[in-house]
Amino acid sequence: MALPTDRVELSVIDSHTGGEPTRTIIGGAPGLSTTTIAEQIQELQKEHDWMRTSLTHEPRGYEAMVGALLLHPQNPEAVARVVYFNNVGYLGMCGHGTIGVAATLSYLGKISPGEHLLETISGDVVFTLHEDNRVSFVNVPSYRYQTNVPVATNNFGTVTGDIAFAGNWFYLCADHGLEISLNNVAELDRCCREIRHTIDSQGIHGENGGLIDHVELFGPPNREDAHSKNYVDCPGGEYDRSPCGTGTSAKLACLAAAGKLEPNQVWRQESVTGSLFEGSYAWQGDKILPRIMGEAFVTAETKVIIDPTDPLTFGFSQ
Ligand code: PYC
Repeated sequence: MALPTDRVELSVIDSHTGGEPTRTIIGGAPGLSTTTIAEQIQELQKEHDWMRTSLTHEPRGYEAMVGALLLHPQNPEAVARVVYFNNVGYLGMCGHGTIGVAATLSYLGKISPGEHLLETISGDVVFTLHEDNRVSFVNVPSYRYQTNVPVATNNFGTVTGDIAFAGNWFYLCADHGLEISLNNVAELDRCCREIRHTIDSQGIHGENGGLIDHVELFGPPNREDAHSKNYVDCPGGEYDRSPCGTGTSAKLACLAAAGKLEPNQVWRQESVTGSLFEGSYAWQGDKILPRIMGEAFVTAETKVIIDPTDPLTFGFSQ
C-alpha cells in the first residue's frame, strides 16, 4: 500500500447511535477502480487502508469508532452503497452503523421519512426513517446455530451459551455471574476475552467454520421498559456502547428458536450505557428476519486533514 504523499481532506459526519459512534465519509475519499462491493473492499484494504486507520485510530478516533464510506450504488433504487470498517478491519453487517448512516443521510437532506435501500457487502438492507427521527431496518436472515455450548474460562468458571448468526457470529451467554454495568467494564472485558480465547483455542465456530468474533453477555435490565441488558464485545476488543443491531438480532434468533418470543412481539434490549433498541422478527423459512429500531444523533460535521508530514497522521493503536 502506498501512503498518500500529498495532503488529503476528508469530509465526515459523526453521529452516535445509543452511544456507539459512526463516522461517515461523505467526500474526499480516493476514487476506486473496481465495481462490485466485494472488489471495492479488497481495493480499500490493499490500496487505501490508511483511510480506515486515520479515521478510527488515535489521535482522531478511538477503539469504539466505526467508519462508513458512502459509495455510488449500482442499483438506481438504492440511496447509497456503504462499506463499514473499524479499528481492525472491514465489517460485514453493522446495525448501529446503518442507523447512524440513515441519520446522516437525513441530516444532509438526502432522504425524507419513508423506506430506503442501502447496498452493503451483506446484501441489500431496507431501512425506514420514521417521522420521529427513529430508524428501523430489516437485518439479514439470522438464526441460532447451536445451544448450550459450554466454554471453560480460567477466572469465571465454565459458562454456557448459544451460537447465532445475525450478519456477524455471536456467542451469547447469560450465566457469567457479572453485573452488566459501566462500572464493571474491566471485568466484563476480561470475561469476554477469556471466552474468546477458549472459543478460538478449542476451534468452536459458527456454521461452515464461521469466526465467532462477538461475545454478548446478558443480565437483568435497569430500565423499566427493557427486557434485558447486554454487553457486547466486538472484534477489536472494544465494547458496543449501543445494544448492537446485529447482537440484538442474534438474541431475537435465539429467543425465536427457543419459542420464547412470538413473531412481531417486541423485545427491548438495553445496552451497558442504558440506551435501547427495539427488536421484532418474522420467520423466513427456518431463519428469522429481524427488524431493529433505534435512534442516532449527528454530533459533528468535520473536515479531517491527513497531512503526510505529521508522523502520526495515519493513526496509531495498541
Ligand atoms: O450494531 O451491529 C452493530 C455493531 C456491530 C459492531 C458494532 N456495532
